[in-house]
Amino acid sequence: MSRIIENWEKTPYTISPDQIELFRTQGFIHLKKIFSEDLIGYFKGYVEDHISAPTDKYQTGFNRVKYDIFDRDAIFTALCNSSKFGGILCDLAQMNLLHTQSLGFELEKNKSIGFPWHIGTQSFGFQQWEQFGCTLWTPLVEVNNQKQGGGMAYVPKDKVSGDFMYKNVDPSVFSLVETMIEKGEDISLEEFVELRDGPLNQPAMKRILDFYAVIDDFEIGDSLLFDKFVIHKSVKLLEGEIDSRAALAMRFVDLESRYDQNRAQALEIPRKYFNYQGPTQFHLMVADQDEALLRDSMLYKGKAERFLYRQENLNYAMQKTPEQNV
Ligand SMILES: O=C(O)CCC(=O)C(=O)O
Ligand SMILES: [Fe+2]
Repeated sequence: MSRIIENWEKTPYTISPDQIELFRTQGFIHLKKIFSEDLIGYFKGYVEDHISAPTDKYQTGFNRVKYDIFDRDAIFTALCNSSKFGGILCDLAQMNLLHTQSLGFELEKNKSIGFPWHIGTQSFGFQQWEQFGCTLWTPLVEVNNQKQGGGMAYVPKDKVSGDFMYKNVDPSVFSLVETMIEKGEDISLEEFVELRDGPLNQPAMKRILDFYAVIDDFEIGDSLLFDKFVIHKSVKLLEGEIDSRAALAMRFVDLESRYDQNRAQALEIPRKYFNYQGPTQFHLMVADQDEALLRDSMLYKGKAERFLYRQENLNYAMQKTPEQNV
């Protein structure tokens, strides 16, 4: 196994019951120093090598992006196979998890605006809406809001949850657009984008979300774990010594999750009707039958590094390496 992961595994990382409860209620948790500086250095090099200019309208807020990265990377595989990593995430989520995909995003100083308020329609748009999904978001440079910003803003879901977007708004918007197209009525790409982004970015909604937003600083090695109902947005990287902020987003879903074929196919509307390339076709490949278990998909079946399991004991890492626990 890779030396970077071996070294990282030597340092125990304990999750407290309070953190589990906080993650459950507000939907996100700031995990300080979850990764080593070596590991962040590795992620940064990899992400910077793989991201490129955005190819479609939804990603133009970023300087460079790439969906579906780290698929066959030995260090990443070792990380996902590690019981320390699985233990941390599954303890927080209180369930076994499937790692579905990883993405890289980069904001350029003074220029990129990133994403406005949104939820993970694309990344969790193939799963039954009520099932659990989450993102481990890791900035690959320091985020200091007194200096340059460049992090993210997120709203506790016990204040405003994005569940209604998955349950009602997204499916209704997709169905409205398809009905218009079938009837031969005109709808422009701009109108479509407004229907998709508008509900969370209209003045009154924006004001509510901005009021409840949490914006943290991140040291190198810190991550944010947030569930799919957490409404979030990018924070601009302002003038200062850092030229760009890359971040790695790893997505996970409940290991028992099932495919939602209608929802997944709706993600094809922009490609089908507006003739633009989406960032990924992953949502179509993930299963071919409605309600199929995602873990049985050809993308994941038999791939040990995709499956993360709960540990018996919250202090598992300490018990595993007692000599390190000083
Ligand atoms: O890195 C960013 O600014 C946006 C990330 C994001 O929206 C996500 O990972 O879901
Ligand atoms: Fe997002």
